[in-house]
Amino acid sequence: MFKKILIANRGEIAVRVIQSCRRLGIATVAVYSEADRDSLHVELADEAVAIGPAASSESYLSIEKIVAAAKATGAEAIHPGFGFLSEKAAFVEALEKAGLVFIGPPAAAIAAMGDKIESKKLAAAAGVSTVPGYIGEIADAAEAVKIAGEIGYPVMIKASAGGGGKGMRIARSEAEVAEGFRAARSEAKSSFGDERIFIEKYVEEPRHIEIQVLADAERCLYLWERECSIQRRHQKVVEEAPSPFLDEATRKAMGEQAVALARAVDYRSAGTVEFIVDRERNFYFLEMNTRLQVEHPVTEMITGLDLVEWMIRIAAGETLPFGQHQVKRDGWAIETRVYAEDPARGFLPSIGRLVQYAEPRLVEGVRVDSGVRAGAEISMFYDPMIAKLVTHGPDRETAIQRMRTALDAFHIRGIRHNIGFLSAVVGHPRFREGRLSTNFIAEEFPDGFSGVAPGPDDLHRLVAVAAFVGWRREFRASPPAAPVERVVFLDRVPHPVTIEGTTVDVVVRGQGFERELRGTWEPGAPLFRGAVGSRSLVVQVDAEEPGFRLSFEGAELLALVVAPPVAALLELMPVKQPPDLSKFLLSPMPGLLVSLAVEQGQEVKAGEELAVVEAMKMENVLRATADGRVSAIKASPGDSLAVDQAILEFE
Ligand code: MV4
Repeated sequence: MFKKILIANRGEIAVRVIQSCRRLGIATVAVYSEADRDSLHVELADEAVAIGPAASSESYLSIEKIVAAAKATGAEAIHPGFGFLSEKAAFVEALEKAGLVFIGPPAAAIAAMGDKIESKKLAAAAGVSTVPGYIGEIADAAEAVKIAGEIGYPVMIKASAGGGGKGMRIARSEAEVAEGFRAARSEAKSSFGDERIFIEKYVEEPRHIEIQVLADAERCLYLWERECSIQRRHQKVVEEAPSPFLDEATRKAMGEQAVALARAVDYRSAGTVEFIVDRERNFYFLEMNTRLQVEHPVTEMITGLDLVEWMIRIAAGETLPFGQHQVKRDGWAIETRVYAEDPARGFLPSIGRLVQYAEPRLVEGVRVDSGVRAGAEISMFYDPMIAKLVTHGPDRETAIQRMRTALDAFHIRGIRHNIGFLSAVVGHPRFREGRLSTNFIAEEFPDGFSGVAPGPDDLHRLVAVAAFVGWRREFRASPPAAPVERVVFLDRVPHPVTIEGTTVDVVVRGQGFERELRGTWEPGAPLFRGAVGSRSLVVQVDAEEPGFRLSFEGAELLALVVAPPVAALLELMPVKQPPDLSKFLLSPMPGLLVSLAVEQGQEVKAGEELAVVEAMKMENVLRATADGRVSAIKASPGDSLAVDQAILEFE
């Protein structure tokens, strides 16, 4: 076994690898950029080496610097995590030359799977089901039209070097094929320097289901599947294992085909074979990811295996001491990705400091993988993922409910985050029914997300929690023994109640409802934990003068609890309308307005570039989050912008 491993990555995956090394008694070396000097992975590793500036190209992507760091510290092997150098065959070759072990697959397997035309040919030859189409390079638009006619419409035009939706076009007619072919080819050329294009049948409303494989020098096993259909613009949001869609026969067929493909490229280590699955459960190979994946924890939760540990053991020459029949599948696991982004502003990344950060505690069956702690900075240099929240339970319903509670108990302030959105996704009736597809978010949240309205039962529960919190704020440690009458305003709607009880146990009586509440909340605490009736819940409480804000399962409500005479006066007060910020393009950060891409009166489409703001030497392109018309220009190139300063106004 290795004595010392270098982790060529940052953030949560670096922390994750360090944790497995620690359990195995292996010393760890972290590498870090200037932006990550104070980060958690640096603190947790036994040693750390600075490898350059914040920009990844000059630090985490520098093969030279990482090899030098390994040499300088005497590390024998390197775990690449995911992203960065994890799927660069040249990195594996450079390590071999330097006498270092790569904890991952052979360079040849990475190279074979890096090219979509080649990997599809390999898969077809290995007996893996591929999307009907033409497996080869297409010379020009005329050939593209001819082939599309043979395949039958609709078709999908793809770049061989593509990924993340780049260089991909759907075509439903000859005209769209000719046009899509040219567009895909020029996009592929400029994005990847490789203009090779292929065409296949377009699978409508597919589900994304992937098979985890694990291979040593002899054995190759499949560790079941993960379903990752809940994505937004090719960014995974929720993943689960097993898939609620697969039957045993399909599961077995997919697993065996994934293994056949891995064997065909002499695969070693952990890898993932991605499929799309249509409504009839026909499945088709898409690509193979030759690395550990972000969503690997859901597989670990149901199999009980530590994938990082097995990657390390296999790289050290050990063999798997269990076979396919010993791989267990226990219960259900769900992962949600907590991102620093603002769902109310088109999911714009939200950078800044985690002023408050507390991971969920006291919730059963929860795992949090994160690389941050309170006070950490989410910078714009790297992926804005804050943490992965994973729950496990005996069945899907339990895993979902644990996820909702864990999301409510995850307390993050200082930046915008998607926790409420994640709760709304996993609480959505269609998600609960397991009717997933890669279009789920686009179909169910077409206008983004700005909070859900609680149903009547939840509303009464929240009235009870607000009454309790207001009562505790008012009376602190010595609440009156006699019932008190109060009016609970939730988002300005009055709910008259009487409150009676002790600091941990009250009865709240309203008009037409009565709720018994047991729980704990002390003035200043971020979380209420307790039960309303038989339903246990966690509700986040933020002071917001003159009242407070409650957040629960994707709902956010402004609360104010006052005596009835005060309520009568409040109801007479005019409501001050806040400005409608959705009509403005606001600067997401303090910075310099470099350029404007639009003029007054111009029509813009969602996704179009509007302006460029420079901050910390990085240019940030601001794009339209919806279709609209620019009615006014509020700032000029060269202006210094404050955060939230208006740049444009829309009609
Ligand atoms: C497809 C497809 C439908 N039909 N291929 C998207 C990323 C790239 N790896 C392949 N992708 C797709 N290929 C055919 N023939 C639909 C997608 C697709 C998708 C696939 C998996 C997960 C999410 C997706 C979102 C949009 C489109």
